[in-house]
Amino acid sequence: MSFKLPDLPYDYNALEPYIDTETMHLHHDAHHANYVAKLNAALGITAPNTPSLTDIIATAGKSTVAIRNNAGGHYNHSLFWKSMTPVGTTNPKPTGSLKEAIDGKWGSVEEMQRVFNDAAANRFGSGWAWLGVDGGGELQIVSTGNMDNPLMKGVCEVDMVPVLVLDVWEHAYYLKYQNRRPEYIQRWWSVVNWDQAAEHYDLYASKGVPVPIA
Ligand code: MN3
Repeated sequence: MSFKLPDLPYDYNALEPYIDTETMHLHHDAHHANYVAKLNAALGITAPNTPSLTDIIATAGKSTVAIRNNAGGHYNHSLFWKSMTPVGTTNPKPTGSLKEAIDGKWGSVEEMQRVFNDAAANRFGSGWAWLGVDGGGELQIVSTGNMDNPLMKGVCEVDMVPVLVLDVWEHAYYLKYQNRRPEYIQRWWSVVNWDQAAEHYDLYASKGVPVPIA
């Protein structure tokens, strides 16, 4: 048993023109594949019982740098692919209990997006912006550096269960947007999978359970 690179849940060109085909190929087939290979190498998985990725992530802050970086690289990218969908295949805005929670916390979806955009734009260097649910059941927005993930206990400013994530490493946008990270962030909302995010919220995050990654 070892961890495997998941297929994209859509075609490589499905997020055009917001995210280009070449970036998706490189990002999934080269970058994400590399994190999976290095995670397997770092874990040296030979035992019949492979630990779950969420268990590895939870304790990654006390693990080796290789495990922390590559377990994060695998989980974060897997959730990132699921955070997106081709335009027109999902509700263009949050719905249901997730929308109620967003409105309760920030007053409007637009204000939540403004806070999220700031977190994503102001992350210095490589990292991620996250929408998730903290231990008190409240929605939070945080950014993390490198491959860190709010599921890694004690590593981030807030421990929480992620619902939605945006990759702001340069490899995620540089071919198309070059140094225009704010434009990439702004246009990313066009391909956010709000139906999937609502499911992540209802079935997992609102119950304090990490969204499982196959
Ligand atoms: Mn990436």
